[in-house]
Amino acid sequence: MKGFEKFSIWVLINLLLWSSSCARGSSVVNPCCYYPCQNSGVCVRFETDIYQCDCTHTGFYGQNCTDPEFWMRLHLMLKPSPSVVHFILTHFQWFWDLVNSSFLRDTFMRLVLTVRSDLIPSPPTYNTRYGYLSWESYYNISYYTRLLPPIPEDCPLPMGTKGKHDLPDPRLLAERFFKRKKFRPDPQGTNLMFAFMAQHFTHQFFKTIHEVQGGFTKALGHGVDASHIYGDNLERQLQLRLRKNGKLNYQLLNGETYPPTVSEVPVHMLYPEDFPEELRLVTGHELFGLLPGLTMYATIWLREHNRVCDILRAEHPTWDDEQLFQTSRLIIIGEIINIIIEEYVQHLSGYLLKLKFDPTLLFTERFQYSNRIALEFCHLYHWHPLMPDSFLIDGDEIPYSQFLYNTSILMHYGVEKLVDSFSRQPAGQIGGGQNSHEKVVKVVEMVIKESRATRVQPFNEYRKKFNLTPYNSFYEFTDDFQMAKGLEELYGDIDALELYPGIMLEKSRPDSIFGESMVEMGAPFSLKGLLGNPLCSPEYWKPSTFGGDTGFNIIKTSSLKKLVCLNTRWCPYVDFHVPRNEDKAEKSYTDL
Ligand code: ACD
Repeated sequence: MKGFEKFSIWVLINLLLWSSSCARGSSVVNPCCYYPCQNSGVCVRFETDIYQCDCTHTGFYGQNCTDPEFWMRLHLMLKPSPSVVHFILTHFQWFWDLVNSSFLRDTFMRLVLTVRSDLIPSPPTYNTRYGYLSWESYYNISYYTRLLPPIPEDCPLPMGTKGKHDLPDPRLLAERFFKRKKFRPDPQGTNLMFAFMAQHFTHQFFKTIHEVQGGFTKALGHGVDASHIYGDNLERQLQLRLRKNGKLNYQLLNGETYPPTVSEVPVHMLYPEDFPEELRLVTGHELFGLLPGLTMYATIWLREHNRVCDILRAEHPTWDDEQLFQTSRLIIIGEIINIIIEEYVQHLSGYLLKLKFDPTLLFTERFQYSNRIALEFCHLYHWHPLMPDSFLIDGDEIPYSQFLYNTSILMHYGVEKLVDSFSRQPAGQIGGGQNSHEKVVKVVEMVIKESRATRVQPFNEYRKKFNLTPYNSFYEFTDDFQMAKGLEELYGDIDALELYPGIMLEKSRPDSIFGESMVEMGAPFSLKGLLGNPLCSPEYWKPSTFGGDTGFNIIKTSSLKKLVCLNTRWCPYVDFHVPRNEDKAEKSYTDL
């Protein structure tokens, strides 16, 4: 008997059992609590104990959307598994050399973009309040969207119908499975330059409103809008701007540009109470004074914005401050997307296929230029294991106690030395567990609590949503026997494992930063978010949008190295990867 048939019978038996218990007086179980509808079918409850799966457009039919239609059957027969695809993409250098230097690069890149983006519903569907389609859910952009509806409120168990009556204590989970025992460097060679980029970049679209439960966000741009540079509202933006030549406000220290202080630009920033005024630097995001790595990126982007303004002004002497500002902002957004795809995602993927940022690849495809950030994406992107035990800058070892809220580190060492040091220091492996420094382990508790308050469905349901086979046991999920045993004791059933512990504790792929689920779930959200940006649409993606070919080319030729080295006095070692042997041998990094 096939898995899905077994599953259907299991659902039916359970429903019968529950309905007979109903006849005896106990309450009827909402049938959607069994997650009966497969392959993205939608569960609709009728009366009290009847459900129907809407299989429309899924390519499947049958009571639980388990029977593939002809073309889907063929597709499933021919489709290689994610691990086979990943293996191919990370092996056979000679083949990828051939692909990367021919038209095939475009073909593969188009395939990556379409296959990934097709998994993200667009327009968006549910949110924390609405587990069914509603105008409010579409229209109210203060909510994060959700890929799967929340666990129905009236389910008999916290995760639906499987697992224990009480979910494990979040602190216990954090301490036992997430807290670092010994620093485990990422085997892909990720460094702190990457870690701080991840943190800096994602804070433009992840701005959860923690004061109200319900999956709300302050980041209404729902994507790459550079609000972490320009502020997330017009008032803040206007305060941050110099209002001359399109530029952002700045201060000069020893002839170098740094963010201004709160006394010059009185915008809201989060600093400890007794923090000196002259060290309270002002950035687009109110939290970027927290870590020198974030203030460093804020400084680099500030310099880049003002540099682009100068270039545009030289070509367009008639443009006013507003047009210079707005056009520079679009160029900055374009640069961000390019660097993220061609270097950041490239690094993360470990692929030998050279990823390409070229919006024209999608001009012949059916693709929606819009994006809504999902709560699940926000949760899975809590990558705190990247953080090291301490920070090594220019030969000094700096503990957390001296690193947090210490903006003087930026001015003391300067951008060059920080970039150089962060690019050389290994970051921690994200997946596999037991690698979060004690200073950041609290975040785990926070995500788990939030995921419960917003009733996020079990990890295995997300596996299915992203076309992955659900795990059958904790021992299949992780190779760490003690962890599997511990999780089994606490959750009782693999189908009750929560999304965040699932995605973070899953066994990592060999020599990889994380496991299969993070890639298969993270990539669709990412690529849809990046290419769904209006900038990538045929209406915007042309020279005139960016003030002509000069601006357009700044985007197309942007790189992390240029971003740093066109804005610093000397060009440090700069990469998302710790130095390889050939980098160590290299004396100068000045070639751009
Ligand atoms: C692919 C490309 C390789 C993907 C590899 C890992 C993906 C895992 C997590 C997400 C990674 C990066 C996120 C980057 C950008 C986010 C942009 C969001 C914009 C709203 O196999 O497809």
